[in-house]
Amino acid sequence: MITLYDADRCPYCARTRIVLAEKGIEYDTVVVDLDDRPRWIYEKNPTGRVPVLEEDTFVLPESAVINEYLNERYPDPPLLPDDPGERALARVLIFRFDDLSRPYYALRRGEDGARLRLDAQLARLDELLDAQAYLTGREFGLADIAYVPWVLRARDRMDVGLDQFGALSDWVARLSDRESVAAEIDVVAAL
Ligand SMILES: N[C@@H](CCC(=O)N[C@@H](CS)C(=O)NCC(=O)O)C(=O)O
Repeated sequence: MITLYDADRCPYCARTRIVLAEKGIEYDTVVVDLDDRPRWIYEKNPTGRVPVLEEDTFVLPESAVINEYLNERYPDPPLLPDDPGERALARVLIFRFDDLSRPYYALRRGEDGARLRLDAQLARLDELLDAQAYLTGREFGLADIAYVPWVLRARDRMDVGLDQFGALSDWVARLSDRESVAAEIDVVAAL
């Protein structure tokens, strides 16, 4: 049985919740209080961060790595393209995710200029989504999952309008039709 060390408000955890839901994997949740982290979480992950996935005696931190692991261990439905080139490009996007997260967290901290820098990153995604239906390529997958938790939180909790980004807005609408992402919209609404 899989256990996910989890926190509702954590967008990195949301990534893994979406993958688990997409694949229909049953799992137990252990909620970690991020404001008062238990000492034992450092035994699971020396950084003390969530998510952490546990499967029997196997313990794995880092959302991007967890999600690749789940995709390989539970291949159906696949969340990376068959084509090696497309797969590599999806991984580049995941690898460069901090280009978005840096201005996102800067805006959360109220730093000057952060909104402009976040908008520039949203514009970059918008441009990409003008050329292809999903960040992962032709089909929904791990790159979409890597980004959507922050886009939802920016829209629903930080008043970041997406209307000026047509392709990005369409992408959010398409993703919102998926049960896995709709569940996360509910999580965000309840934060
Ligand atoms: N690189 C990690 C980042 C995880 C992360 O930063 N989690 C946050 C919650 S959203 C956390 O546990 N923060 C506690 C802390 O930094 O002390 C991943 O992708 O899993």
